[in-house]
Amino acid sequence: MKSEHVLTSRRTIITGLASCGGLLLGGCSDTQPPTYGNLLRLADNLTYRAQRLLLPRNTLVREYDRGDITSIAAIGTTNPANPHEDLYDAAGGAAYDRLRNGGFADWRLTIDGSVARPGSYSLNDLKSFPARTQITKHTCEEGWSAIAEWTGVPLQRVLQAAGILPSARFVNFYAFDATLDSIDMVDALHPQTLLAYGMNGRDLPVAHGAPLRVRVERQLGYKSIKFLHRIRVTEQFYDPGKLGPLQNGWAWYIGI
Ligand SMILES: Nc1nc2c(c(=O)[nH]1)N[C@H]1C(S)=C(S)[C@@H](COP(=O)(O)O)O[C@H]1N2
Ligand SMILES: [Mo]
Repeated sequence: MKSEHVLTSRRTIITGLASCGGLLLGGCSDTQPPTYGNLLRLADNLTYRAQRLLLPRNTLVREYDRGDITSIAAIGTTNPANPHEDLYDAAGGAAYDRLRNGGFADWRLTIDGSVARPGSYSLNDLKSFPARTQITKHTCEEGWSAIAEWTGVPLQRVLQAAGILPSARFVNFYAFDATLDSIDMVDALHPQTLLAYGMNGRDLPVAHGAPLRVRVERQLGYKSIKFLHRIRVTEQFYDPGKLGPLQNGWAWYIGI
């Protein structure tokens, strides 16, 4: 009887924590990603809180030399127009096919949500911002890593150009395949978070996310969304359901 009682109250406590994962370290917040009642996900929220509280915000990840560049496998979707891909989306795939056939000349990145100047940017628009090139290690949740050189515009610059509002909390990335994921403002404004259009000195190849992908260097590889077409800034966490990591069993925040 007694142990049953203890179990019940422990369960109550754990449930309370799971629905408000930041309790121990920072109080409740409607900006926490949902846990879908999965107790293991409780640890994710604590990890997120702890990293955000304890680690300096703009610590740069290590950058390498050209001689350190390795071959890098293309993982996940390698062509959004291919109906046999796991994450194929019919509408996105058709749009991608058309844009790719035109050399991405008609491709645009939409930016909307909590910004003063919503709008869209062509590749040339993005290339007219000051560029940044960085050689970094990509670490995939599957257990491999590789070093590559990425060139693009820091996301921070584009968000500033769009007039990001002070209330902004999350940046959501929409891809041409069935992928939609978000990061918080700390990662969005980090100097190494790039909207990359170049890789190893050339245009970003299709398999690696052409014409534009994000590089989120301080999280595992699956946060670096490829094949972007829209960025939406939100004040609250947006749950993309089947398109996002949580419902597929992955953590939303996976800092490294
Ligand atoms: N749109 C989209 N982005 C994605 C993926 C995907 O399937 N679709 N896979 C992710 C995963 S799991 C990894 S490890 C990296 C792989 O990037 P790469 O193909 O350039 O190696 O892209 C990430 N971004
Ligand atoms: Mo990955």
